[in-house]
Amino acid sequence: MPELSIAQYDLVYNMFSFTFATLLAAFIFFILVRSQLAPQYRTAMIMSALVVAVAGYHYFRILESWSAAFTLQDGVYVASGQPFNDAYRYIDWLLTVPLLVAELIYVINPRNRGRLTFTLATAAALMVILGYPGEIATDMGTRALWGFISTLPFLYLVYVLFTGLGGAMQEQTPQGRILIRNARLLLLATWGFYPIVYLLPIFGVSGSAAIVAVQVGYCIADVAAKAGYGLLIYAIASEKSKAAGWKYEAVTTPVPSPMS
Ligand SMILES: *C/C=C(C)/C=C/C=C(C)/C=C/C1=C(C)CCCC1(C)C
Repeated sequence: MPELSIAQYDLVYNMFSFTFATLLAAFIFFILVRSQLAPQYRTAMIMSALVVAVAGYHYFRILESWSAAFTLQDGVYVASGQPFNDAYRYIDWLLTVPLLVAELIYVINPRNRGRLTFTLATAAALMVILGYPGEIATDMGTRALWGFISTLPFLYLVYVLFTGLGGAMQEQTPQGRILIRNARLLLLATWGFYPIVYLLPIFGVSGSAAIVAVQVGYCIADVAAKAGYGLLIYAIASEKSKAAGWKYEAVTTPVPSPMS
């Protein structure tokens, strides 16, 4: 672990804290809005809530690990000897990445979705599992090799999402179609960020600036790919609930007073 300036250490610390707070708030939001949706779209909201809960827990652990990995000495943060545990991210992805694809499939077509969900969730899990040996490798050839193998299920997943939803897309309302396209684009844009970060050491980026850039980058990507994407899933579910004739009444019929 290289030395970090106080500003560098604090920036990462504050980003972890911000991400944790955002995921927690998103969790509360997804749980609360569930009842405003038609019943067939609630599963997608539960999945969104699970994603941010799992990720929030891991951010809490990452924050702890970050604090333990450094000590302040003469105005700079030096390695404490306790390693910074980055494996939390991969465990987190293994659980959240299949759920993220599943929530999109569920909100697009809550009835006929079993096979597609299984195929895409398996591809997503394979991508994470195959990326890990490269992530922990110190040799750049090994990193590149596993990175390449892991990219295959990633490309397959993107290919299916952009070509295999044709029939299901026809059934959507025009507004629903736009929202689904946006969710798909957000997924591609945010997911594309992770392999770029993975490639940085191969291109020789190292030292304290690289550590800070990678951690801050992952925080931004996680907020967008988990909480932001969940909000889009909610917008789709809400639009489709309305299209299905579902009316949410926030205030129920008043109970007649016993006196009258
Ligand atoms: C909430 C976390 C998300 C959405 C994580 C997504 C992670 C990826 C899309 C990772 C992809 C990778 C490759 C395509 C190749 C190199 C190894 C990975 C695992 C970084």
